[in-house]
Amino acid sequence: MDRVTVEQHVAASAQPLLAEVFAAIGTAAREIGRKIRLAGLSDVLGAAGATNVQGEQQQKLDVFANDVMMAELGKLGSVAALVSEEDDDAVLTSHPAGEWIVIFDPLDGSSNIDVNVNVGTIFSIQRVAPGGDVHAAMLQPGTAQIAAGYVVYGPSCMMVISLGAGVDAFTLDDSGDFLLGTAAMHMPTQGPYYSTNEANASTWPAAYREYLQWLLDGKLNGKTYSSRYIGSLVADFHRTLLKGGVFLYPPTDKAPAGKLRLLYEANPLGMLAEQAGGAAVFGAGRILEIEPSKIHQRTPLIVGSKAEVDALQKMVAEAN
Ligand code: AHM
Ligand code: MG
Repeated sequence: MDRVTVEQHVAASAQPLLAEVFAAIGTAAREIGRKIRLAGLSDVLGAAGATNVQGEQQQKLDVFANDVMMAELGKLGSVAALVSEEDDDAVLTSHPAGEWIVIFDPLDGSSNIDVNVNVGTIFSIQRVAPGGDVHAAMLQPGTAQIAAGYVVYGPSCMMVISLGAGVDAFTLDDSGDFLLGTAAMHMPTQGPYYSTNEANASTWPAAYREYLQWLLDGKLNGKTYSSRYIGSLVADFHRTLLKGGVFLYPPTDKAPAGKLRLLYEANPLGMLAEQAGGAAVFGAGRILEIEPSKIHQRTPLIVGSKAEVDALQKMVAEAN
């Protein structure tokens, strides 16, 4: 395969002006990945002592990852604003005429950092129309995303992206470049895994419990299922993208509006799923059509292969 870096790929696409944004995300990801790789040798594991706007304890690596993303993206003249899971408010850069807003979860899956399990960085890119309001542009629905992607810090470090025309995966090689490894990824249309925190099942709405039982009873085209749950969204999504099946984070008693965040978790992964032939819903409707009202809004998220997600959507709609 030809050697194509993520910057070259973006520069040659319909969104060439995003190349510098991807270069900056790549630089940040290399730094974050290195810190994670060497975490056991430095004093970066554990809690930072603060809680973020979500009321969650910030890990030292959350803070590090956020600082690196902010520094790399904040330099760019094309970026007008940055929205991060770790910051209460959006950060306006010193480039108000910039075209892009980058919305991100700098290090998702923090609870897995200390135990050397995959974590990730998730990002979504929205556009500010010339002369448009930056704050309104942050709250556009997922259908307006110009690009989205994630970096998974695992046995290999990969960046998976969509520029609105398919999904492509890049692997960090020893020279420090993210090189195209798989172009035009396609999510299998069904199975074989379901992925959810079943400890919450007793507090899900009944339709979700019934759906899971229905699935396990082989009612969806006679297929059987295995369970896989890592508890790191990027890792659970990455497996679902490659192998097929469904990831569910339904409403629970503890998180009645869902636990995951719309702007920097559900929307980017929803775009990737749809662009790979899968689907993403909040229950009875499509994730990407939600009109956000605030930057840290939560949502239930059911994402994965088309067969499973369509069936869930139908069952939840009928129960409503
Ligand atoms: P975080 O952004 O604070 O890391 O939380 C999000 C994580 C996701 O990675 C994962 O899908 C989910 O929380 C797991 O939640 P739970 O432990 O409730 O199953
Ligand atoms: Mg997160």
